[in-house]
Amino acid sequence: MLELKKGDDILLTVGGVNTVEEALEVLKEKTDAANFEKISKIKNADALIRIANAAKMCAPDNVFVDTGSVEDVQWVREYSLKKGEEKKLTKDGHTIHFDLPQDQARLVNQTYYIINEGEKMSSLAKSVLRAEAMDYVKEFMPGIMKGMTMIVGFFSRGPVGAEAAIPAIEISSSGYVLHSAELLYRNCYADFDQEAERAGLFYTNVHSEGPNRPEDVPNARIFMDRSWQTTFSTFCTYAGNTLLLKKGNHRFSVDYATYYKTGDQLSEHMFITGLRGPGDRVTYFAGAAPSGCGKTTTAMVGTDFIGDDLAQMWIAEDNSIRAINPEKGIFGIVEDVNREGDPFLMDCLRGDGTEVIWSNVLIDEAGVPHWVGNGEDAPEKGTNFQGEWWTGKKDDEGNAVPMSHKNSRCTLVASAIANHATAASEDPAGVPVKVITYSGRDADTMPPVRVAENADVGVTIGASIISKATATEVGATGVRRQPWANAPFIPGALADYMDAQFKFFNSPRFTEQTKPVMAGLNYFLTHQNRGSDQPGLLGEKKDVKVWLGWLELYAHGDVEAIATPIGFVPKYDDLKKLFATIDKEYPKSLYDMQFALYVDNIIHVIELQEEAYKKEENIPATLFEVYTKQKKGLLELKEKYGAVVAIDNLA
Ligand code: SPV
Ligand code: MN
Repeated sequence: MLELKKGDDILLTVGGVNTVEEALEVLKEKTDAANFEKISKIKNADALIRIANAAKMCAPDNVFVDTGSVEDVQWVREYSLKKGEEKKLTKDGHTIHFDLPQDQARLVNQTYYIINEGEKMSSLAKSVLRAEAMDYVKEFMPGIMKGMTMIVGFFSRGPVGAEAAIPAIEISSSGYVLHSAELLYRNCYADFDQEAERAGLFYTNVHSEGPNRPEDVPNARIFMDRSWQTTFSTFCTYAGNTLLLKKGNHRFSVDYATYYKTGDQLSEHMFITGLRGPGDRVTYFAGAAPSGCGKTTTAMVGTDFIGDDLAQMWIAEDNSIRAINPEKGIFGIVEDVNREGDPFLMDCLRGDGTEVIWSNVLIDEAGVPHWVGNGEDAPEKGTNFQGEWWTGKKDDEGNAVPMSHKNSRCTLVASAIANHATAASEDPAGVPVKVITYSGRDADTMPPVRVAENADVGVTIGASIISKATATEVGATGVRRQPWANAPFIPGALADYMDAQFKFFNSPRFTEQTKPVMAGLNYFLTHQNRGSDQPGLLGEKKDVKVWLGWLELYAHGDVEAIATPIGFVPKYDDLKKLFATIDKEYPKSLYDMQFALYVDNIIHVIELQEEAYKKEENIPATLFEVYTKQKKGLLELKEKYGAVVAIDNLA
């Protein structure tokens, strides 16, 4: 269980402001008449007190209130430029922001949940006791905004009024952070009081980059106070560490869904996208994938794209799963984004009329951004996050220095993208989700697509995601378990989260029509691991359309499937037809390689999961039952057909 409002409220303790009267006094001192008038329209006492405490503690020269109006947003853009956090690029509306070389991705080793004595935590997360976090805040945050302006923005994580939308306050001395917030979240200044009342809570985020020097980065901290739903972020600028409306608040939403909406809501690291099938029906998917494993690309394959990173889901009155995107923009990895794989995104990045904040890419002498894998001619030289760059540049060890960082990103509003379903995205009723997918980065084990026979198996697929480490976390290497691709954002015990998943997907409220299809996806099988001597992957980026397309048909009962111990897989003829729609031949030999069951590999990953989960307390028995049953089925097949089971044996 998670008890909210337990222990000392660090923000209030350090700030020392306890009443609305005191809060207004503090804010009056820090604002001009116009900004005081703006803040005075907010009536929520807790919100005013929290904002005033941030101001008292951080001691900025003044406070600016971003209401989301055209003028306020323009002020934020200009403040960021004036401070040098962003620079204008040649294309109108484009800017570049560089994070320090030490701060190019989530600082996982400096990210902590603040907990109270005795609270059970995720075994995959770091935590710090409240008293210790208090000491850090007392040491490093007072006066951290001296000489700067503190900007306060009010945002809704979801369309205003949606069942699972929760409002949040973003407080930062960084213009870049607020500028990003304006592109990625819905400013809800006008609705804030009402939304905080309706939702019964709001989140608070306090960030300052301080002097923004490399020597301060070791002191950087990203703290999530679970009990007071407040984040603190210091001495860093990378949006994943600072714009805590995103992953900081996602973590609180995971807590909230797990402990306060058990079985009714989920908060997931998932894209949401719609795919048009026969008769123009739109089937919505929500899919999990670890950071840096193609989640944005998968989402954009949809005809009716909603979001690429986060999903808030609930079971609606009509017994369907509804999903909203808590965001309205994309903070997307640009490496390998090119015309062929991501035409709509490329239109925004290279065309006119879209506001884009670039981060950590190369800027050439003409003020044009470039990145690795864009399919274009690379410039000879330019500037990137490490300073001057030229073709052939080597680091101290003699390794080639790429022109852009692997985690360099673009920030833009989703509605600029041609296949974005903007009206559906803004509907507080959410979109009805029919298919849930889980994918990782798995070179040798699971087939490209498989469907769970029931909810227990589906939840187990989510629990069993693995991936190679990616560039989205500083210092990460090796193959990792990535439960639900959400593990970096699950604060509490994994067992509690898993229990909530079993409850949600086994909800008695689902009908035959509304119960979701749950599937595993894997795009990363290699030729080498499937008995061929060719190099590279067995498929291409664009095949994603086929895997989703098949699931779309399956979800409506339009195709049959082959039963295997690890789920239902497609028949060759159905896939062949779908490949034809993307103008691709699909040889039977490729199908055979992709869908053969490599029994030993599968059993190996099942046992890896069993081992790991056995070390946790209170893991639901259902998980182990599913694994046992799968292993039994696989061993029976091995007995009959050998260690590699051709799919034709099961058809
Ligand atoms: C991710 O790494 O999963 C992201 C970017 O979506 S961040 O905001 O850093 O989490
Ligand atoms: Mn993400």
